[in-house]
Amino acid sequence: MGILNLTPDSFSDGGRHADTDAAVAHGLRMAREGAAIIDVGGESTRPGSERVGSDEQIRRVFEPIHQLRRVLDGRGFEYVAISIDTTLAEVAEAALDAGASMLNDVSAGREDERMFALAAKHNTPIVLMHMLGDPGTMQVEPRYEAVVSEVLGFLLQRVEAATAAGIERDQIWIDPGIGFGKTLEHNLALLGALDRFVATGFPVLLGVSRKRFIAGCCPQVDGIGLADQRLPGTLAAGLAGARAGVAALRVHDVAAHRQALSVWSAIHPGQG
Ligand code: HH2
Repeated sequence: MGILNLTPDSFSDGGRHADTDAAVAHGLRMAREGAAIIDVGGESTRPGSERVGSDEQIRRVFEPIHQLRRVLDGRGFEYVAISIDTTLAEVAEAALDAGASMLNDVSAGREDERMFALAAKHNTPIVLMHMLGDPGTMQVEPRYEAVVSEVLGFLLQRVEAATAAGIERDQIWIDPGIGFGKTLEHNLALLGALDRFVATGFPVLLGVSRKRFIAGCCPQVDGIGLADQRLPGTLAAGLAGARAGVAALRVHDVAAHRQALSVWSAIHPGQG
């Protein structure tokens, strides 16, 4: 899953794809590099970020999704899905109208209760992600008794809420939400226990790309405070995900992941 942020303030690529042509070109490039899903977002969820209303999110994402769908279809990438990274049903519905076919809700349906009804009505895949609190407060002293069981338990509760709202089980993905209300230790515990998430049978999405925990693992590395210096650590964490059997990695650097995963699967044929 390649990341296409249409936001002025995303933590690693804010403002880079602000106009439609640049956004479409980047989406097409990621498809060529091997992405099977392009995840489009009009709101940053980085710690402390400002919330963006539905009108502004729709203004940011509608035309780029519409154009990208047309360009992907015209260039032989009909099989590449566009997902919409939003917690608001109005934005999700506009994105589906524009050509998206998957929902990525970092609030797992808690922020807008209409999200589940929308996913059920359109029978689209939906990603349910774990977050402690909300982006404004999530990194203020996050605490768990047992982080892996709590995150897993939360996700299974949200799966039940989603199916109760009419979503088919086979349309549900789960995501432990690396960096969303977690300390370095919490993130590492989750990354070390991904097999427990995979064992639920739901496809697991893993988002580690350029995140801050990578800097926490190697504070001695020059420049590691900058998000775009974290590709090697991102690849290492992504391969841990591949080993555990996650279904998709949400990444900024598609070509580098394609290469790393190709080598990994050549060594482990049939596993990834
Ligand atoms: N991480 C981010 C955003 N959306 N969705 C899922 N399912 N899982 C994630 O781990 C995840 C996500 C944060 O990364 P990014 O989009 O690069 O930054 P920002 O939120 O600042 O736009």
